[in-house]
Amino acid sequence: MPNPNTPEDPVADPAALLRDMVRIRCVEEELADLYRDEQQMRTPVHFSIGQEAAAVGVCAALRADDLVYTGHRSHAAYLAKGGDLDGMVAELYGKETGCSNGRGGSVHLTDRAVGFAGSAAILGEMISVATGAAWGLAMQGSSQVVVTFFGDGASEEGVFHESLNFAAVHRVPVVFVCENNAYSISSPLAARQPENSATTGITERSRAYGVAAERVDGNDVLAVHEATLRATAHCRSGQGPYVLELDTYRWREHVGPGYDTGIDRPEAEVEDWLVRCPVRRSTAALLADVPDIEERLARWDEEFRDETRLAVTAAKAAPFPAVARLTDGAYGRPAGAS
Ligand SMILES: Cc1ncc(C[n+]2csc(CCOP(=O)(O)OP(=O)(O)O)c2C)c(N)n1
Repeated sequence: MPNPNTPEDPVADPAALLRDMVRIRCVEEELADLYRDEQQMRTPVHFSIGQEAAAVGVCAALRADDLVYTGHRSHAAYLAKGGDLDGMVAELYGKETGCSNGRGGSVHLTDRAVGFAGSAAILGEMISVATGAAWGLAMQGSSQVVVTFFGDGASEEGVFHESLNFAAVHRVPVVFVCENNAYSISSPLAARQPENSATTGITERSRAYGVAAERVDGNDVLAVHEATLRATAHCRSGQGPYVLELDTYRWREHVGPGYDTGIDRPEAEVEDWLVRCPVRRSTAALLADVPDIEERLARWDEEFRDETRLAVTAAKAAPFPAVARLTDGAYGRPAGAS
């Protein structure tokens, strides 16, 4: 449901935003169970369960032709931008019908038809690629905006700072979206960054480069959405880049379908964030205006779990890439070359 993002556009329908978050939640929960039980998806998976408001709030503010790049935690933004579910699921099973023809796995998703330009697991890599893409589009006179999602850990890579500086100097229309879930694998933000984050945090560092930046409650989908509309309007009017720091929390372990509660992260902290569930919050906010919201939720739940199971069935029935063609598309070798 991409928003054309013209100034007279209303904010996206909150029920539609909730529906999109529920879809991502259902898809990922189904995949997590299968990943654990079957051991057939031979790719690392980084789930965004708990972080859905970031991808949905941002992508609903984008035009269909705006581009999105992500790091390793890619599924939510891929789906929120309109990426094909069958293609994603087949990719996780390593099949030829996957969105990267089964060569990439979970961390290399792409669906160019809907502007999901790509994801990659080298921390920070896509921040620079997105900045370059946005600069190229701007030089061609395009009004497209490019969005790059990354985590708080990636914001500590030098390439984030180089990209910010470059984007500021050249007024590049790129929105840097930091999903700050307070952990880089098992390393908490407080152990990695100076204590006084009121002056040295990600938002403040971005401002130090002269880049417009705001810190937003990343589990409030409407707040994220509205902030993104401000960010894209800023970019499209030629004022240069924008940083959105979205505070959120992942519910599962860093990579894989399990949980690290009590291992890498304190139980009380996890419990505290479970209460701030973006789906529950959005549901509560809608109750007054949409009295049948709970019934809708139940219907959506069934619909999206069925949709995922169908995609899984199709993926399992699809062929693996032929061994002789495994390097198709790699190192400049065109797909289908003999
Ligand atoms: C250049 C580089 N260094 C280290 C890694 C290993 N690594 C993978 S994910 C990750 C942590 C990422 O944390 P963050 O950027 O906050 O994203 P999150 O996983 O929390 O979404 C690290 C260190 C990597 N992939 N690339």
